[in-house]
Amino acid sequence: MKGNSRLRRLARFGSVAVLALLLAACAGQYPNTTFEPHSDLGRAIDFLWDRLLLLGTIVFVLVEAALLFVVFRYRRRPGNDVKPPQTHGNALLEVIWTLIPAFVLLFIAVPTVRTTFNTQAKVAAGALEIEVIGHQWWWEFRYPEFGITTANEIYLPTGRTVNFKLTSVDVIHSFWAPQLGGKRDVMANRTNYIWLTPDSTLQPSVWNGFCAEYCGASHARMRFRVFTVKPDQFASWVAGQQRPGIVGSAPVSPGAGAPPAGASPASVTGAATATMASNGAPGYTFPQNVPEFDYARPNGAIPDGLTFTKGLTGNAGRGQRVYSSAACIGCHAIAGNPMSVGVVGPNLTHFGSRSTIGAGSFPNTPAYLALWIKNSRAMKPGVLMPTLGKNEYDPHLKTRVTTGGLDDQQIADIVAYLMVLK
Ligand code: HEC
Ligand SMILES: [Cu+2]
Repeated sequence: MKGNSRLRRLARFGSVAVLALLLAACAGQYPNTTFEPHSDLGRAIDFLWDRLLLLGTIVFVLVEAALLFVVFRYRRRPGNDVKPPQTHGNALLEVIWTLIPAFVLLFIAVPTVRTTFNTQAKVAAGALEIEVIGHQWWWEFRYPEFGITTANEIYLPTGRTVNFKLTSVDVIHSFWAPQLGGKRDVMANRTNYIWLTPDSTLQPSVWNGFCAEYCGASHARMRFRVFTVKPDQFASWVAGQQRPGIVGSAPVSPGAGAPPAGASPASVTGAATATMASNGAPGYTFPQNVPEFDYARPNGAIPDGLTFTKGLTGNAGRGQRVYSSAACIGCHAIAGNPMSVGVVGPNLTHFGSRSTIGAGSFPNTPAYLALWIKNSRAMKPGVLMPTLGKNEYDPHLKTRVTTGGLDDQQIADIVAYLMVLK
């Protein structure tokens, strides 16, 4: 009796679980799926997967059918205790069942190896070359054709083949944007290549990218975004990124920066409306806050105890002076700021145009940026960037920052400065 009711409970649980799985399968979009490729490389990989699945299914069904047939057909029946004839080995059978899998493997191996070598080759002239440099734990992207260096986001024109040249400055990383293609290892002592062409029919979109090779403490926060945009939008983005990051003389007025949702609401009003100097308006950047692209919005949590003085207003001009006399310049470069030529951290020339902070960890808003500068090591474990806020606890050094630390007003000024670098 008892066993029966347990069985019934199990059956009920099982059917609910199956139903939930079925429902989950219909629900929503899967922004990181590889089953919806949007590039030639993505489709090539999808084709390999389909073939593998098809051949595997055929083999599975045939083998299981043969097994079940034998089990039922030749099972022991009551009153029939005759021992069947015993045999040892059958050369013909063994040759056949070695040849068949070899044949099946051939159909899988040949296209797989061909696709791997094909996309590992340096692509033909005319392709857009992008150098990808892996760092613990962020991505440096360079466009040699345009003299642009940026970090953690890639703009690609639809319909143009792009050749990624992959290297690392430290450990092994792996470059992967599931709906476009990848993954391929990013190594220090060799250059790997991978190329793909985003479909020319794509509407402007954003894709999540990941480091797909465990690389240390903040591996999970080593992400990037790929923006596939129309060729004219790409040209405008390039033009904007080629300009130096110079702060204009226009007055800085407080702008809106959504305060982070979290236990410790910090707020700093940025200088979103300060203009660039006379060297032109910022170029195209992918629109943020479009609900359709929610999947690309970071949702990193603010660590407990990290807060920021409410209602401070930053001044970009003052921020530039603070920044230029602080440790920042030893690690970060800003074209147009001759003091700032460091190469250890991400290039900040157009940081204000980027959508995330810390390789996809947090949305790029003044409030998050203030917390990042104040204590990046609390925000993202293990980062090389030191904790810089005065009296903040540095989880690496296990001490509080005393001398040389920045107060909240100084940080608000730096925030204002970086935010106008569109
Ligand atoms: C010792 C080198 C070092 C110093 C000093 C330093 N940074 Fe950084 N910074 C880094 C590194 C490395 C990262 C990348 C961290 C990550 O995402 O893993 C970074 C990330 C950033 C980012 C986010 C960039 C992005 O695209 O995600 C900003 C903004 C930033 N730093 C601003 C500053 C400012 C402002 C200062 C000075 C007040 C400063 N940094 C001082 C090394 C440094
Ligand atoms: Cu990595």
